[in-house]
Amino acid sequence: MNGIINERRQFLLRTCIGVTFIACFAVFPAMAASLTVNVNDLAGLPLRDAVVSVVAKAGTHVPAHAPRTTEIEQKDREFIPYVTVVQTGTQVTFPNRDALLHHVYSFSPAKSFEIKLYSGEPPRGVLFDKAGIVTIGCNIHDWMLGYIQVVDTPYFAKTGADGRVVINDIVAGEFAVAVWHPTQRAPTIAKNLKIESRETAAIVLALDAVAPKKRFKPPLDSVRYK
Ligand SMILES: [Cu+2]
Repeated sequence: MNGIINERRQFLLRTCIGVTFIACFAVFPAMAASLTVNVNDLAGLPLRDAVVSVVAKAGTHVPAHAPRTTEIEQKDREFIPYVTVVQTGTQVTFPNRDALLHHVYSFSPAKSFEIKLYSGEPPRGVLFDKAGIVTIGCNIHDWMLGYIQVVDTPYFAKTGADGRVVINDIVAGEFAVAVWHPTQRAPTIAKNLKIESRETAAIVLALDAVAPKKRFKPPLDSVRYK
């Protein structure tokens, strides 16, 4: 599996695109802000599957939340969704929707785990309790690749095909705004942002990323059951 991971790293470093995003804040009288972020590549095209997170700095109080759960499906021998973002403390399940076995694993420092060969509902969920990037794979199907970004904030969103996210109900205070994409080439520097009552602000950030490419998936072989 190490060979597979190295191959994936080399693949991710091969081609480069850039990403810029522009954000606008509008703060309402209740002192809760709504953040809109547009994420584009260097060609100006919307970039999907980019994660935007707004993390409170020391001294800014963010309301606590109840424990959450979400799921990542394995369907048509792919992880769906390709990118998932969760807050620390979230339990994730990996239901297998295919008529064959999958074997989910990760070696990422933020969460190392393994769910051995199973069909249907998995034997257990996985608690993501540490912020960071978790790369997931399947021990049976080498092309299956997915990402989980674990963030230590309730303020996050992932871009869709339009490259846009809207994050609502952000309290007043001081924050760091970050964007991450699974194929970015270098770490990004978070942008400081102070939210005050009735304030509006605009920020521009940039990051390097590589263009995601479709991974080869062999035709379904019913005899080999893969
Ligand atoms: Cu699989």
